[in-house]
Amino acid sequence: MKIFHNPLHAQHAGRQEMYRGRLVPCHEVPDRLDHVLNELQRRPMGDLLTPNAAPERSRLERVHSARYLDFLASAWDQWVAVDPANAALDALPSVWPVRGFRADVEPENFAARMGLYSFDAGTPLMAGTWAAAQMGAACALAAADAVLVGERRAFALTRPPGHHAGPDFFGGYCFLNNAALAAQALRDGGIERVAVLDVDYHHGNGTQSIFYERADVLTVSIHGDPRTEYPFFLGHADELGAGDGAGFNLNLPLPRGTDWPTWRAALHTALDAVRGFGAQALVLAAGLDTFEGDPISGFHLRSADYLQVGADIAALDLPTVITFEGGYAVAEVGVNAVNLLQDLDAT
Ligand code: OKP
Ligand code: ZN
Repeated sequence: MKIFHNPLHAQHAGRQEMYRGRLVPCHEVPDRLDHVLNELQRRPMGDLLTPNAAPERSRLERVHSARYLDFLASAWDQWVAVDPANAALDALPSVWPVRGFRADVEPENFAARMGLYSFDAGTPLMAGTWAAAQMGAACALAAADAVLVGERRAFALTRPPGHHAGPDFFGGYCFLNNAALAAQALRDGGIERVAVLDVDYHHGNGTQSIFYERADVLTVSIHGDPRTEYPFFLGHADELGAGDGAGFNLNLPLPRGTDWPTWRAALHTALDAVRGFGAQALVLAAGLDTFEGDPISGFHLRSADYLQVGADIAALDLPTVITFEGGYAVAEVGVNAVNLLQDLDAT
């Protein structure tokens, strides 16, 4: 398979995220990606390619709003303009518009604008964030383009991850929704029915929101039950899509503590939905934080299980774009990711 890699990822390296009243070290660290690269060196799977330019703005605007993209592109400079000493700090939001507030008037205050375009205080933004996110998106788009010209599988090995990023908001360590950009690129390339399957531990709320009222992109997510798990405010089983999209969103929440046999049964339910939809291409949002050793998650998959996950998904027999999402057991994420890819590469 073709693997698109984003060396600028390392410029996005958050220091701290807000957790239980404290700033704690970020879980989403550059080392994660390096472990995947190392494992790919040990078990090569085709060409490692690097896109040579940021994506065209028009391709990002297929999924994200123009004013959100303007905000992201200028956020770091705005943060430093507030106070030059800010250059030594990450920017984190601390105020948000909730029910009844106005989200249509863009405040002039930077902190308020940061809150307008985000949903948590766990997603630091720094000098290299926009470059890293753009090149990650370029990888996802290049992977979709490769599939459009006949590649069977393509992997976008990027960070920051993407599946929590919505049309006009960041959060959950995500800024640009790589899986959604890939799905939209497949649609724009002429594939009529595209499915997004999200196997990250956390509900792919951004992807769901982007496609919620559309019948041309089926979104399916298997994740920790939002009654107890992040992102808490979306991902319930009764979210089925709306308008034209009614019936084209499927959430399979599972309790914290779910083991491999139960998780695999949910995977088979998800795969049946993808088949039933008549998908002609798949985007797999590949989070590896379902691993038993993950520090922020609660499922109990083992490293060897990812071989079977990949084999089960490969049995769909669809052209597939894979995007790298979560997975915070840093030492194991390389083996787990490449295990997931093994059968997808072989078939
Ligand atoms: C991003 B992805 C941990 C709190 C959880 C946010 C988790 C974002 C997960 N201290 N913070 O879906 O892997
Ligand atoms: Zn996750």
